[in-house]
Amino acid sequence: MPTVHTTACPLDCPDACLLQVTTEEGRVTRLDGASTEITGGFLCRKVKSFDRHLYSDQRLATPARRVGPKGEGRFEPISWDEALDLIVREFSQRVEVHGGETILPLSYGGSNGLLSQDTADARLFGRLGASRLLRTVCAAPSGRAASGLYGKMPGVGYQDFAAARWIALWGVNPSASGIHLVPWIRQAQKSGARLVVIDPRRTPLASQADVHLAPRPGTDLVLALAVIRWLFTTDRADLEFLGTHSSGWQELRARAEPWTVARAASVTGLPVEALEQFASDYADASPALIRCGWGVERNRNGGSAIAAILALPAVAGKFGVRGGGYTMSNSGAWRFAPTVAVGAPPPPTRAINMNQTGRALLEATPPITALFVYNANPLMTLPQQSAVRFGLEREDLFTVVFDQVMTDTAAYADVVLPATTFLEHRDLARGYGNTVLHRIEPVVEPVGEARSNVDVFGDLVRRFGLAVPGEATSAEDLEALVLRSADGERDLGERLDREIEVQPATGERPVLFVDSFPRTADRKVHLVPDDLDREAQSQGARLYEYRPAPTEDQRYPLALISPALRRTVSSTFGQLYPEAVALEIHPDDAAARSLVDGSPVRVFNDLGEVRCDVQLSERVRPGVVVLPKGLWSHNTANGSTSNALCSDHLTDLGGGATFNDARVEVEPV
Ligand SMILES: Nc1nc2c(c(=O)[nH]1)N[C@H]1C(S)=C(S)[C@@H](COP(=O)(O)OP(=O)(O)OC[C@H]3O[C@@H](n4cnc5c(=O)[nH]c(N)nc54)[C@H](O)[C@@H]3O)O[C@H]1N2
Ligand SMILES: Nc1nc2c(c(=O)[nH]1)N[C@H]1C(S)=C(S)[C@@H](COP(=O)(O)OP(=O)(O)OC[C@H]3O[C@@H](n4cnc5c(=O)[nH]c(N)nc54)[C@H](O)[C@@H]3O)O[C@H]1N2
Ligand SMILES: [Mo]
Repeated sequence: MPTVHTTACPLDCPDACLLQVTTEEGRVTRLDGASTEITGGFLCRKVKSFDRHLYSDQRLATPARRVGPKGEGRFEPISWDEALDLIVREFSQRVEVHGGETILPLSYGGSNGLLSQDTADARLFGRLGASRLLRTVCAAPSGRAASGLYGKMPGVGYQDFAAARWIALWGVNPSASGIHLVPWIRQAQKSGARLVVIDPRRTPLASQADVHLAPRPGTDLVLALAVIRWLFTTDRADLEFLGTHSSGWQELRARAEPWTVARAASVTGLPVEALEQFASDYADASPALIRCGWGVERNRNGGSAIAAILALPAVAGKFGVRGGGYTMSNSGAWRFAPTVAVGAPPPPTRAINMNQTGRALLEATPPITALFVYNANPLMTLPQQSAVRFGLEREDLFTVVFDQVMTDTAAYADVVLPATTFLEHRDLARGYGNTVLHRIEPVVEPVGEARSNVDVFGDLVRRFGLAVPGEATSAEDLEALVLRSADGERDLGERLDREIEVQPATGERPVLFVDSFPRTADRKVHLVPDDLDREAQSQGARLYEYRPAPTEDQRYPLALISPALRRTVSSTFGQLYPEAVALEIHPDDAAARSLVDGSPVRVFNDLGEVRCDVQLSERVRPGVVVLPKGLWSHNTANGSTSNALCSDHLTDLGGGATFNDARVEVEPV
């Protein structure tokens, strides 16, 4: 008899869907979206077909030890006891020689479940005195900007998009990256809202928008500053709002002053009239809503760009009405402190920025000799891929990869450990768009011998002799600790027993500057916060100071961007799609290089090269080429992906990755 279980999706996505999972004889046979207001009874294709991942023939079923050279992916099964004892032995030997910092735990977004990271894992690595990982590969610049200006005040909820009369999707592609927002945008359009998309590519929603602005990648800062300047010089800035609710607007105005529309047009590659029209439409519209995405942050100006975009609704006076203002990450709706599970605070060991993992593996002193990868596929997702690869190839490096499937990174491991998926373990999930909190309970037994993060890290804590008597170790007990750590919330455990979806205390649909205010000390928006300004200066420019891409290097005239693919979440599920992926290029750029549709090419710069075919496409603006993020080595002819062409240069704020700041040349092979 089929049984339907209600659970939730914790993948790295804004939507936080509630799921109905059908099982028959202990196997998952079907996944559907529950009929909640946001999930709306439908799922993205990734999770709809999650059973393909769950039962993938590349699923890791047992722990295993490497038998061939690193990278080849030949392993022999071993028992959990053997694997964990081997890890304890190898890690301990290295710690004895080099100290605890020789260990680098490397994790990111594989599971956004609250129990799968920062709980038992943090306990283990904290007590070992391991190096600390700065988790900066995504949302670090935007998080810094949102904290500095608004103290991470959550933005407009999905439902309130329907109330907006003007919506700008700025560097975000919900048709791939969070599809449950799309019906709300459509509903707004049906009620007469204007839709503007700002993206160097014609995304699906750009095709259906009233206006599509396709700026050169990395120039959003200039575009936003030009609008700010225009609002002030045409007396359309809301001085009353700024006087009451902000600080620093005079300084922001001064910093925007150089950016006349004409100058901004030449930098962004947009027509002067389009910029003026955009600014005046925005000034006229209400409720006007900017939905900012993550495409914008991934370049040298990314932090300042996000800050300038988030400043727009303050300058234009767009808050105070339902559907007006901004929305980006709403992760600030919940303030959990999962590391309460750790107990005593860990020692302040050295910090390694994950965007410079390759460099750290090759150059750090004391050296990194023990690497533990979980919730991540760094070889395929981090910048400067060839340096990461060289690092992973080091014979003296002992690498553990704990994953659900045999990823490209796992092929370099000394020991692989099989991880459960969210259908096989307990967890807590909450989105960063839709802000509901869900409890996840397993619906099937683990495939093979797969185990959860909580179990494996807990087991390692014991085997290293680092357990503290009486501390919480089970998923249930850790869950209770995490729930109790939530600032400003009460009785979350009991509420999750009663309700299938729990809303944060801030409410699901705050009207900004009416129900919800910045979480800064004075509840005002700080338009030029000192700490952000200092941080940006330490990276070579003041806050809001535009840094052009170097123009002296004419060898690499094309800008490469790497947006999200519909079928994967970053690289998760990539084992299911081995087919070749093409580089999108504008026909004019192709013609200039004697390329036709399907031509095999090398895409290259000083950091590396990718070999693949080209696909001619009017969807990208001239001067821009596209190779999606999250590819696996099997998707290109030489096993490298766009990450091989991305430098480990950091963003102006937050130490973020500059994936959309790569410059390349393309030539036929
Ligand atoms: N299906 C699917 N869903 C996902 C993910 C996935 O990989 N696949 N990833 C998840 C994660 S980890 C994240 S962070 C979010 C990301 O969600 P999004 O922000 O929507 O993702 P991206 O596709 O990285 O970037 C959005 C858009 O920015 C554009 N862009 C690139 N450079 C620039 C620029 O300089 N300026 C402007 N204005 N636009 C630019 C790209 O063309 C792209 O269309 O999605 C999450 N959801
Ligand atoms: N070129 C380029 N690269 C990018 C980006 C870009 O825009 N351009 N965007 C970046 C972004 S937005 C992000 S967020 C990063 C994401 O980069 P990563 O954090 O590396 O994310 P994934 O590639 O999804 O890999 C997650 C892995 O975790 C595993 N996993 C899932 N759940 C669990 C679990 O419970 N336990 C364990 N042990 N493992 C689990 C999955 O099987 C998967 O292999 O990639 C970045 N990479
Ligand atoms: Mo991300």
